[in-house]
Amino acid sequence: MFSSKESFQKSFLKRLEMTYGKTFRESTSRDQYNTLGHMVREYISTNWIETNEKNRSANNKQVYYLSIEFLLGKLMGQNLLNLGIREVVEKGLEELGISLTDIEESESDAGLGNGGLGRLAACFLDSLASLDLPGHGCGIRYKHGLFDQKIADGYQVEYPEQWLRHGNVWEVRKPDQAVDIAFWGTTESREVDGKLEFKHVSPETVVAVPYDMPMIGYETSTVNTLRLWSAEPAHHPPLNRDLLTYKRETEAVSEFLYPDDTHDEGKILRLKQQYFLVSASLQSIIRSFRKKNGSLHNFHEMVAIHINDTHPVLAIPELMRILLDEERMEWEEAWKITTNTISYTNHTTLSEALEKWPIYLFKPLLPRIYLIVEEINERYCKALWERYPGDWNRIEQMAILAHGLVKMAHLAIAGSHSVNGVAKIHSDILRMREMKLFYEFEPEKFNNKTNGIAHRRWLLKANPELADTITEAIGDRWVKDPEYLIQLKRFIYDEGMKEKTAKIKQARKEILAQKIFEQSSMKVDPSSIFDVQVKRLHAYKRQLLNVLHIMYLYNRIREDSNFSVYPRTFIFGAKASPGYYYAKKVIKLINSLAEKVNSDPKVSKMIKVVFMENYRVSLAESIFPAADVSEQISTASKEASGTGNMKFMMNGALTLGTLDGANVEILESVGTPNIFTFGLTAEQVLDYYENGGYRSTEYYHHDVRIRQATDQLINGFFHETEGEFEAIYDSLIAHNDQYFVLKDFSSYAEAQERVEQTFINKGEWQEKSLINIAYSGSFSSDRTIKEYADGIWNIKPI
Ligand code: DL6
Repeated sequence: MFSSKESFQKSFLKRLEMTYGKTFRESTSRDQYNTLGHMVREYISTNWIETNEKNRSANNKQVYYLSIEFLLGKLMGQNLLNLGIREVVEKGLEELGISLTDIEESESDAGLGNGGLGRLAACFLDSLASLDLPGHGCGIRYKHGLFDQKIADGYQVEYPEQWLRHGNVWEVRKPDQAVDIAFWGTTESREVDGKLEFKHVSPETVVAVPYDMPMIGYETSTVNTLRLWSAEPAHHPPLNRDLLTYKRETEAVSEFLYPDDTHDEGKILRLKQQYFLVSASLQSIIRSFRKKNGSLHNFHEMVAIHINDTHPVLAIPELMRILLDEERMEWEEAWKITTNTISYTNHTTLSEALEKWPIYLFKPLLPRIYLIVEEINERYCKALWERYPGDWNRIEQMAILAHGLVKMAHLAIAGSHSVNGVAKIHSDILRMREMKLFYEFEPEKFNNKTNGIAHRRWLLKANPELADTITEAIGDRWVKDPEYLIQLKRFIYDEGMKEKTAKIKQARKEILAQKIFEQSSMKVDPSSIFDVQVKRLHAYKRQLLNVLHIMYLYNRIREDSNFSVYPRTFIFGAKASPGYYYAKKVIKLINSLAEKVNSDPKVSKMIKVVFMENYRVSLAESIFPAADVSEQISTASKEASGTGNMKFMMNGALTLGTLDGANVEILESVGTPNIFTFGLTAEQVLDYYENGGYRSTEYYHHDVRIRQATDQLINGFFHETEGEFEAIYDSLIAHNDQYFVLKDFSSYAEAQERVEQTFINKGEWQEKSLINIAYSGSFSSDRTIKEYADGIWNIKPI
């Protein structure tokens, strides 16, 4: 049906009429989108079935990537591209008077994630399938993904996201493969043949129903599966429960994506979600394993289970439960299988994001799992005692259960064979500081896997003009072998290439300027420097540093008639966690600043500030290609890796960043002249945290630029309600600026001047931009996934 434009049109029209009982002329763009989606699904169905069949029959180890978040974005465009049928479809539709872009836009973003961690999981699925690796995702089919953000009077307002409102053409519901998940109740034990046997008595059951989505590889027949679980009430609800309450509580398990990636709230529901995900996934993995292999004695040789951060860490006691209670294995064998199956990635050192569950909540909700965690803890502490006899202090710090809490990261380290960080500096901080004791105990477990991004989405799809130009120059090998992009180095000084890529950037800036106009009726100058900071709003990411610097520029332009800057458009996009007061205030501050700057004729001739509403994957796809400057300005040591930095670089933006996360590796790749770095190093920051010695007021008193901008937060400059930005002011002054915004201000301002000076020399800028693109190949998730496959999972292409 996709062999030619004509055959596509014929099938498309026929199917549209048959499905919707309307003529083509009467059909809506949603009807057209759904028709196309169903055609694609049918087209890949044979490959999907065959991939599953191969996985079932071949003696191939499989990996299951368990993640509480999968930030997929839109799928139609990527699927068409990966299948190599985009052009046929585009041309076929064009002749019918339909734009493929419009159809693609009508798709809802699958926003089942908060930010970097969830998007990384989505990029990994793309690479796994494209590399023909037998790897599948397991997640939750949240009815509502990350909230939709509206800005009203400068404030963030959250609306429930509705991606399933019109159905999801990519999913297949599989009710026959549903499994039961047991919560609450009690455990009973009795001795059978000299062995204790445990039974979970009177649990409350939630049914987990899988919805499978095809993960289509690029130019390959491999179609892997993302299995998303939906929570439904059991057919026989508990007799003692009010039916409606039971139904509501059950469905709540997969109703909302946990809206917060740093602060804990709704603890029981969150814990329920985590157990729901791992229990459903493990039961299903084991069911198919048993069908093929019978016993589970060699499970770890055939199955790898990866836990994306600590959220799915209950996979460890859940696997133990199945091996002990269902397989009747001895503890030692079950533990060997479990630890050899499970591997764990840490994504943050922020202490507030390191999960710890109060035992008083954990134990009644998951009684049997708790008993197993207790036993794991006991045995772990015993092993520690043998290694460090008498060192109570060390053992207390490493215990899984301590001070009334279950420490999920400790459980993850104890119960897995591999623990990795997501960038070199992050893995070093884990080894040398945050997880030092664990590293000393089992150094062989620790390793680094620097993050990567799906270059086919973030370059080939998001920036087709740039992709074509690259292909014209070096051929298309880079699409399957991204490190081949390095061949572009030959063209760095090629005037033709420089001109072409500069034109492409300009065109993408014009498109973004048009989008900004549509969103906010604001005109921005596409020839100005597009200086972009898009990411979650968090104190450590320091959007505030960017803001204070813009305030300084504003003041300077207003007060000093000899001062001028190269025209610049500062673009922000960020969602704040709904309960994160400070972050929401920063959003308001950016919007107040935008109003102030953009309405001042003298200032707005040189600078403009834009806050783009509802930052999400699909919007990101139009922002990255249009950026000149990539703001990666977190407090050093705080950003585990960052992946936006890689997306910008791949699209030819230059990084303005601290020596944090993967910025460090970007610097190593492109070299000092091709990146603008500034600020405290991680060592210096950590040293301040440990030994003190920083006083933000010193910087406030000694730097008039800082004092003026900081005072403006509270002195009526913004004409907002009194006290509006007091919390931000306090964070800098009363709370001694935990993120070193004032300390780094001067160095940041100086780096910004270097950015400007370099940009003025267009030729030089373009060379640097090309160098960034050329070196971006090693930041593809293909490279990362190969490292996981070889170094952790031990899996081979199908
Ligand atoms: O590893 C993916 C991504 C990193 O690039 C970011 O640096 C890191 O902040 C993020 N971590 C999380 C975990 N929760 N928190 N905070 O999202 O992971």
